[in-house]
Amino acid sequence: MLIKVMRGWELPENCASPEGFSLGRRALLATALATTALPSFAHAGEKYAAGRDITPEKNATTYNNYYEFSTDKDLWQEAQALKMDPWSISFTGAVEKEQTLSLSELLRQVTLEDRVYRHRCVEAWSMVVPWTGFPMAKLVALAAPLSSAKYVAFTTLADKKTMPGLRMPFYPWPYVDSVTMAEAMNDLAFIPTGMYGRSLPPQNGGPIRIHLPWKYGFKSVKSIIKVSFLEKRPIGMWEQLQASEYGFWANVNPAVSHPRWSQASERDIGTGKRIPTQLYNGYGEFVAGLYADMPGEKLYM
Ligand SMILES: Nc1nc2c(c(=O)[nH]1)N[C@H]1C(S)=C(S)[C@@H](COP(=O)(O)O)O[C@H]1N2
Ligand SMILES: [Mo]
Repeated sequence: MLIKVMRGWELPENCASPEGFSLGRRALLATALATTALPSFAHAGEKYAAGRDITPEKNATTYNNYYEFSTDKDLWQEAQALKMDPWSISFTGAVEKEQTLSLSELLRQVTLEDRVYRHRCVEAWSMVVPWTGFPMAKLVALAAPLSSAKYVAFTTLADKKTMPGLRMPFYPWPYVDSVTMAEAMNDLAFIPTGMYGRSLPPQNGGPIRIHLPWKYGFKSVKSIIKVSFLEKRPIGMWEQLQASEYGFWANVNPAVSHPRWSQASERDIGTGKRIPTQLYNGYGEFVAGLYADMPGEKLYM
């Protein structure tokens, strides 16, 4: 029943198909975005070396999952309807003081940095993105959570006027997902506000999103308007739809298959090449310790 309505992430064909960029869209985009050389992010001296070529900007910005707009990957034009200004974020739940900050008030209190991260979708495709943003730990510090807070949940804007996907029944909107406080404080957990040296475009979750490079992409909530600190583990939108396929932890692991497809390899959307998937998407040295003693937890699903 549910499976029928869940297109993108559900269909095994989706993993194998060479995705529909139409030539028209590609040509259009080439004009629209002009041909800026990749900024000199990358490679030398980075904290978290990507070890792979950066995905061309046009691929990363025209092949997206953003179900509020469409279950098709080529939703970038529809997503331009997202109103990113003004934008504000509320901090709620177990915090010293609930507050709402405008994006500019928030950005005034952080230092932006560049990070090149691998991104692995549960559908078995991946890309390498040069983000600009700030550590999630900084966001947590600004929110001043109480010691009773054990989880932090991120909620996407749900605007019926601009997001046609919200009319799809069955999806328990708004899009929400969460991490433990320990995960949120890990230095890898990141809050992008830009990519490829520009502000974050709407289709990639502008103006502000989260990115958790060691987890499947559905955990990386886009266009966030609310950050909630919670004592009990919340249930994310995908977990609510199909817990057996999209669980709370969702750490990347090539040895643990999705119930309907293998996770052993992934297709790089820049090169089209199939490459082996790595445990924790290759970030194990930084995050494996978070999961050292958790018997009974389904860490990879
Ligand atoms: N609000 C919202 N966030 C979302 C999604 C979505 O549909 N809606 N898709 C998720 C999935 S499955 C992936 S793989 C990434 C895709 O991010 P990208 O389009 O920037 O590559 O966003 C994640 N965050
Ligand atoms: Mo995904």
